[in-house]
Amino acid sequence: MQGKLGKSNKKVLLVTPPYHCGVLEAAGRWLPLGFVYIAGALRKAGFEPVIYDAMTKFHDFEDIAKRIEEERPAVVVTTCYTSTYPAGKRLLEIAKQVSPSIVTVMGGVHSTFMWKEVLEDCQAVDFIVRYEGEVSFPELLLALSGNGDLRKVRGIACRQNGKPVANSLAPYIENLDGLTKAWDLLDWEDYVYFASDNKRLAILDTSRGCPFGCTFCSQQRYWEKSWRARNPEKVIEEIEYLHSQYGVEVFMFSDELPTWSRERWEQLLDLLTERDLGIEILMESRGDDILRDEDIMKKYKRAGVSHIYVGLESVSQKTLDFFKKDIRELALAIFMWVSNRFLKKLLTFSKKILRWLNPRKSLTLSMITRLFPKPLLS
Ligand code: B12
Ligand code: SF4
Repeated sequence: MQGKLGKSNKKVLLVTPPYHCGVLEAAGRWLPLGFVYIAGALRKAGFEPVIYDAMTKFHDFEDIAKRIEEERPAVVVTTCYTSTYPAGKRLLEIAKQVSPSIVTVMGGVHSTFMWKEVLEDCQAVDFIVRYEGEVSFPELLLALSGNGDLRKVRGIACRQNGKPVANSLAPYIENLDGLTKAWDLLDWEDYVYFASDNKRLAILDTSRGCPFGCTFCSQQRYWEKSWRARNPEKVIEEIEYLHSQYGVEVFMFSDELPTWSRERWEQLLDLLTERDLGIEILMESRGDDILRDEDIMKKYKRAGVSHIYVGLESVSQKTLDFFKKDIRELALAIFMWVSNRFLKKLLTFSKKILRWLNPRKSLTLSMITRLFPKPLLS
């Protein structure tokens, strides 16, 4: 196994890969929540994390090389989705060019699943941390500093005698509220939501995971269909803190399925309404949960929910079944219902989609209007 850390340099530079997806960047600048968690855990373990969001700053590899030279970190880490892997790989190659003694680490969805391929493909990656990083990563760095046995650190992969090897996996973190976050390490002026007058934006998680098994989705495998949630009181405390401390007015929930427990979700909506902070909430959920909550839609609105991203995937039940989406309702009707009630601007868009998508005339606007005749949120 490769890499060793000296006693004096504790600096860990966390860099987002300079990849640009276009569409989502047209709506705002999104903070790296995973790094906020990892940096919090590193600090607790005695390291000095620095978050450098090169992606959001639109910095290129030259800027990144300069920053690594300036910071002189002992460790450089990055995070990768499949689409961002080439940029993440290049970033770690640059770190090694700046100084071969820098220990490099990659984490995130792509390297979690593809650890073997990544270690074969990129010699500049020393270690991979698989799945959640808050426990495994500090343990890895402590072991590299001589405080622990690398072979016993769960959730890591590396090369041994040139061959990729992986240790056993760490269990999912049970108490999400027990984790420390390093919110102070972000350049808050970078994070804005263009769609709402450039208001300050944060990303927050109220739960992790999803119990469904849609075949195309990486998250069902990332969380092995588990679901863990934070206490709504703790979530609201954090929202209040970010609102007062950093002026955050728009919150995106990173959860796959924040609504899975209706009781908990309703509690959170009530708390948000009670605090009346004048904030806006962007969230994802499943169409069937939104339908389930038809009777409490007004609560969503009062709590500040302005956008719900629903993965429609297909208008054909046959295709939905093929994907194992596990939605029995008329998916398009759900989408229309949500857009009708919340996303007024999207309604026109969806009408256009409907005309385009509906050559078989299996669903019609009049059919949907019959299903959901009364606007709930007017
Ligand atoms: C918020 C979000 C975004 C934000 C990203 C903001 C940011 N700077 O991080 C925005 C809106 C910009 C975005 C865009 C895209 N996204 Co996105 N996004 C998400 C979402 C909803 C939440 C991510 C998050 O914050 N999670 C919460 C934190 C705590 O978890 P985390 O980031 O995974 O980090 C933890 C672990 O994974 C691990 N970890 C992660 N990285 C590292 C690194 C190290 C070193 C270590 C030790 C550990 C570690 O430790 C962290 C703490 O436990 C996820 C789905 C999800 N719920 O996770 C999709 C998701 C990550 N996105 C996805 C995709 C495809 C995209 C786009 C490519 C979409 C597109 N076609 O344009 C773009 C790419 C954008 C880009 N430029 O990179 C996919 C990735 C799938 C894959 N297999 O690659 C996901 C999984 C959604 C999905 N199921 O399809 N996204
Ligand atoms: S419901 Fe959403 S997050 Fe869950 S497995 Fe299906 S697509 Fe993935």
